[in-house]
Amino acid sequence: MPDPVSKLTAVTLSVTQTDMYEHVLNDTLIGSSIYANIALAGLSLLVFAYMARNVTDPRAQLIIISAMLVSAVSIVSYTGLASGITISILEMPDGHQMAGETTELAHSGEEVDGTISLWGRYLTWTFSTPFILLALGLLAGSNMTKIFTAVFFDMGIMLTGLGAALTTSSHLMRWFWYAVSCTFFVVVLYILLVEWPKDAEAAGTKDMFNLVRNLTVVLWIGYAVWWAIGNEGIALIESAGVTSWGYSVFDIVAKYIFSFLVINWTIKNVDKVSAGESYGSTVDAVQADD
Ligand code: RET
Repeated sequence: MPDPVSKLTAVTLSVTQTDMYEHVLNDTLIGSSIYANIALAGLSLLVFAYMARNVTDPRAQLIIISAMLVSAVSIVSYTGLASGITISILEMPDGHQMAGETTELAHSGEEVDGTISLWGRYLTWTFSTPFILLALGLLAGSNMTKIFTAVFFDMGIMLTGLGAALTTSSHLMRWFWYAVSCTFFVVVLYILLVEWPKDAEAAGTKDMFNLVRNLTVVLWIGYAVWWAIGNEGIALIESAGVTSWGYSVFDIVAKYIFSFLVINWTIKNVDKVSAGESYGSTVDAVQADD
């Protein structure tokens, strides 16, 4: 015979998508960290489109479009979180700092087991960060092999980061995922710090490349450290809201400011990045001699 009381408790403690949506709406810290970024991403897209309206060179356009896609994906990312579809309350495994913690739902005051995870961030970084690397690789004049390597290892960083965030079975496995993610990160860092600087030197774009590369390397290391000390890692920062705002601040610089710098420079230096009018054409411009 099931005990009717514990059955009732189990029902009241289940968290729905609507609960998550309402929680984001009512928790000032988490809510603002999400809504502010939807607004900023939308605004930056409009500004970038206006800034680049007269650029006609196809290679310059490709760099600009890459940078703009970072903001486009960001809208998707934060909309997922705001809708309550990519944010959950997860019960951390034994050994984790947040194991046994409860969360008070902001809209109902109800206490539920577990801690908040904004795991949708890691999922959508899989689609946004490749565009950051594509813009950097194009700026440096990289070949396809290095762009391919950087982009796919980067997607690996984010997907294994998602694995770390979603693992509730074992504390050790969370950190194993984290270690795999960091190993992929080393590959990307190698390309950013060793390979592309040489290419950028040859392409004559060294100064600009180094500026945005440095910004990227410092911030990206920041994301990895923040995960480790945030509520999903060792929980030096226990608050999900503060952890989320940290990522939101990193995002503002790593996405919108990064993209602004790249787009603004490209517009003024089309001659330095151009590869001619027929760059990337899918038709053979040369007359066949038959
Ligand atoms: C995680 C945790 C696992 C270890 C590492 C990480 C690195 C994340 C990075 C994120 C960059 C995100 C950006 C987003 C902008 O759209 C996944 C936090 C190494 C580098 C730039």
